[in-house]
Amino acid sequence: MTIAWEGSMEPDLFGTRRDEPIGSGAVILRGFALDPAMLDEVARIAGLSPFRHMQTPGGRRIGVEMTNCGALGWVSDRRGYRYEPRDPLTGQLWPEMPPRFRQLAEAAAALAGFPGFRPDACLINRYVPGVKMGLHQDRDEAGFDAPIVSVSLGLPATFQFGGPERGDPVAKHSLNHGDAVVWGGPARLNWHGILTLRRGEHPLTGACRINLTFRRAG
Ligand code: MD3
Ligand code: FE
Repeated sequence: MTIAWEGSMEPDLFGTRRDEPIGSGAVILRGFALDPAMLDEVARIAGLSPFRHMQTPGGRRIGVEMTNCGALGWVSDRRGYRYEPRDPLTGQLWPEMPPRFRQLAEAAAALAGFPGFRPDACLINRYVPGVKMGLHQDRDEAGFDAPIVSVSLGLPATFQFGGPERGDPVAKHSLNHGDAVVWGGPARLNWHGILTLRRGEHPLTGACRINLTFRRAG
């Protein structure tokens, strides 16, 4: 694996920082995840556990298509939101988390001040134009001490980042191909979402955005 971006939390010679803190416990590492092999791995995983629309506990179809890799995968159906070791579509274990995924997530977490992050779950979200993810909190994991690392691939999206309360003001940040974000500590339970994806064409993904989120779920 090549880590394309040698991150430093110090300003470089020109006084610029390529890490963008976006609040207490959250930092964007621009261009940290530019390895094109990431997308090959996503295609391989989707060959084993296909992208699918899950259902909310209320019976609505989730617009974002999802799959997972790793020991645990996030699932949603009439019975609720939870992590499961098996893909309910295939009955098989979720595909293994590729070493390059785990290494990238661990390196991003360490740079952001979370050494020792060992993700056991990787949720893979696919957005096509017109699809969004409404404001929510991530609280289906067994504990909240570990950070979450996200990697954005393909079309750009606008990320909404709020606070710990539903009504807290929301800041907007653009997430582009290759950006990694680390959320931990005080930001771990903040409300967040993705605005409706605008149409476009990305040279590597076509008309979609892929987001990977690495978590310690169990
Ligand atoms: C901030 N995914 O899968 S990743 C999700 O781009 C999710 O697909 C979005 O929210 C996406 O749950 C955003 C960034 C993210 C993930 C987890 C967070 C931001 C977070 C947890 C706490 C605070
Ligand atoms: Fe989330």
